[in-house]
Order: sequence, then C-alpha cells, then structure tokens
Amino acid sequence: MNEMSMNSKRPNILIITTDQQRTDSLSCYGSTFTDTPHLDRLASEGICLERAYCTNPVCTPARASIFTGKYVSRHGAWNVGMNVPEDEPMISHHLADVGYRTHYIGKAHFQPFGASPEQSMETRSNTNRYPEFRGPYYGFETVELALGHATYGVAGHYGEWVKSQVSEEEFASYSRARRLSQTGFGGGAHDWDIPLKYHNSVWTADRTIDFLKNHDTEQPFLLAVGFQDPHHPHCVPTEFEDRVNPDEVLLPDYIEGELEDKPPHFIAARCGELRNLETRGKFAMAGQGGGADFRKVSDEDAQLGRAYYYNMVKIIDQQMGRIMACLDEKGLCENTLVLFTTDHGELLGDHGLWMKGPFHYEQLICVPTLIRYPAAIPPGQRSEALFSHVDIVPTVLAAAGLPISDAIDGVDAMPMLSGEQESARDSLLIECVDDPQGLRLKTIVTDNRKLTWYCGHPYGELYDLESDPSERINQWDNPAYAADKADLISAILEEMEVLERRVARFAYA
Ligand SMILES: [Ca+2]
Repeated sequence: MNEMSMNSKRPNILIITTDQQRTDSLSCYGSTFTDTPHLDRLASEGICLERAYCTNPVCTPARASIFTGKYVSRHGAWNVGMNVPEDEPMISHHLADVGYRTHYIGKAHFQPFGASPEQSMETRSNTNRYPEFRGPYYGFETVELALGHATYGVAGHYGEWVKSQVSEEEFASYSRARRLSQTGFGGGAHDWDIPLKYHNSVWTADRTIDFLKNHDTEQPFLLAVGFQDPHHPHCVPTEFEDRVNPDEVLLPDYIEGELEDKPPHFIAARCGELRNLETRGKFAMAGQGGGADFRKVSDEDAQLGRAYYYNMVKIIDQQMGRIMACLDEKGLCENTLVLFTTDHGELLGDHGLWMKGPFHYEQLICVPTLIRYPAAIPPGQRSEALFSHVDIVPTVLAAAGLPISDAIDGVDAMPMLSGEQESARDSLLIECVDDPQGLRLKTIVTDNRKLTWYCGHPYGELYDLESDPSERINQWDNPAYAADKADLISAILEEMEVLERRVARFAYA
C-alpha cells in the first residue's frame, strides 16, 4: 500500500483537554444540578470512563503524561514552573512521522507562565512573540496558543486576537472581574464583563472549527485542543444565561475532624498555614497559590463558587456542541477518534480543601474521560475499568496501526474500550513531587484500594475504596490492613522497577 492509501485509512485524532475539571461537572457522570447535553451526547456515542486517572495533580506534569504516554518520573517534568523536556517524543512526533498534519489550539502549558521569555515560550511576559510564532512546538507543526486563565488568560494567540477586535481600554478591562465572595480563597465566584464572543472557550472552539473546515481531507490530522477553563478564578461572563442554580449545587463534602489522621500538609492547607510547614519547598505548594484559610469560607460562598465553576463547564459544553456539529457536517465522525479529558480535577471544598495539590483524593485525580471512535468502540458504553492518562498515547498509536515503543509506560486500552476485554490494567500510579527536598509522594490505585507512600516519612495513606469510597478513614496504621499495605507498597516498587533506564545489551560480555 502506498503512503496515500495508507493515510486515507488512518483515523483522525482529536484530543480535547480542559483544565481542572471534576467528573461531577457533567450530567453524564450523574450530576443532577447541571446539564451538559453535548458532552453527554459524546459519551452516549462512545464510552464514558468512570475510573480514568491523571498522573499528577497539577498542569504541566499531567499534560506531559497525556501527550508522551509516560509517567511523571519518566518524562521528567515533575511540577509546574519548568519545561517539558524537548527531547521527549510526544504523540505529535509519532503521528507526524507517518504523515499526519499536527496542530495545537489553546492551552498547552508545556512551559511555564511565570518564567522569563528566554526560559519559556508560554510566558506571560509581553514578548511580542504572538501572533507571529506559529510553531513547530513539541512535535506540533503549528500552534495557536492561549496562556493563563480567565482574567489573566487573555494572552498568547488568543489574547492578540481579542486585542485586534476591541479598543485598548476595553481590552484592559478584561483583566478585571468582580468578586462576589466575601473572602478571597481561590474558589470564589466572579462576574466578568467580557462578551461571550471574546471568551476563551468560544475562541478555542472557533479556531477548532476553522481547522476542521479547512484541513486537507487527503491527510489525516492530529488536533489537540486545550480549553483554559474551568481552572480558577471562577469567572463567568455576565451575559451568559443558561446557568446552574447555586441553591441546587451541593455543599462541599466535609466532616469536621476528617483531616486529623492525614499527613500534616492537609490540615496546614485547610488552615492557610502551608508556609510554616516543615516540608515546604523552594516555591509555594503548586495548586495552592499563596494559601488561604478555608475555614473562613461560608456555605453561601462555597455554593456560589461551585456554581460558577460548573457554569464555566456549561460554556465549554456549548462550545463542544459547535465542534461536534462541525464534525457531523464535514462527515468526520466515522473516522475520527475523539478523546475528551482534563489534566486533573479540583477539590472545590470537598475534604475541607479547594483547588489542587498533593492531596490524591478521587475528586482531584479521577477525571472525566469520554472517547468516541465508531470504528472500534460500540456506542453507549460505561466502564469502571481502570484507565490512566498514560494509556492515551499507546491507545491512539494502536488505533492508527502504529507500533508502541517500549519507552511508553501506558498500555493499549482499545480491547477494554471496545468491550473485548474487561480491563486494561490492574493498577495505576499517581506521582507527585512538590519539591525534591520536600514532599514526594506516590499513589497506587487498584480496583478497591488506594495507598499513598510519602518518601522519608513514617506517615502515609491507605483507603478501602469499597467500604470507604469517600476516603475518610486512613487505614495506614490499622493492623487489619497490614497485609494490604505491604502488597500495595510492593506493587509500587514493581511499577517503578519497569521504569528503570536500561541501555541495549548486545553481547554476553
Ligand atoms: Ca491544570
């Protein structure tokens, strides 16, 4: 088969990520207080994964795993504030090698927002780099990037476009929003006077539709789309109508005293005292910003902050409807694998904590993941099988008929997704290094257990997900769980052993 006819059979790949999205923000995951008809449709035409996990609770490491198929300890981008190593092959490199057109739209966060222009292509500094810079970037032939979030996220190609549409004064006003909450704690609600037509989610969909309409149908594509929302600050355009009713939104799931059997950074984060923590690293804890005393968040503020977060997802859902309508119109549904996920979740006050960080609760690490691929995945499926973000790359490579290198940590999950097999894996890892001299933790998740090991500390976490799905009771020191604890720690070791570097052996001696 020549390359052209080979390519006409290869599927298009559309990977869509959001930032910091919880499963309960989607009605297809059972939420009753919100309604996301377009993403529900995507789920109903493919598979809804109820136990898909990220590899790390913050942006850059989690995203690097999505695109490399490697765990954090292997790709090396262990936190935010650093660059994903440029010699790490991404799915973009693999697919470009066989003739795919590769493009990235929206939020990438492969390089830091707060660094200097010399250090980072995605810095907030005004570099005059955009819109001229168009790639290549991490194997993507071309890019149209959005940097940051909400009021500090009208930047990159997206920001330059908005700037070209409005007066200087108007543009400057988009960096401000009105806080409705009594206290500032990261998760509060804000009214934002940006017209919807200039909102980041709308721009992201506009650019995606433009790409889909204009791509050369003879060439398969890999299109990665990164929505900036619903990452805090929770800003909702004042003109947005179809809102979640704050009174119907659940209050945070928190029981007084539940953090007492947890490692010390849990209570320190709740009380806004992370700066005094013995394990504090060189920088403030990623995902907690300057820290806040979450004990001061009133029920009313919590509910409103949550409602605004869910509204941000509703805006994304509407834009997903436009993208899916374009796929329909262009006849691209059959031969396009659409994968929708997020980099990691959000605590939203559950367990007394907001945002994210080294707290590997389900709300933060179990992430919405929907996959539609009519060629192999029957419609209307739900699965409780474990799936890791490192499985995305090998699954896509297999769908494209390409070999999977041993350097990739994930597995081809297509036999599970297609219903041929019950499961793709028995366990998966979440690795977090807050600081190389401070907090370092590894979590292993199995069907019914979750264990977190903290390097250099006597404490740890062990949950029985069957009897205690809300992860309230830490069984680390419970003798009744000693055998489980030993098994799970050795399972972490076994997972890590295969990650060791080994050069090729080509002779006996
Ligand atoms: Ca993120």
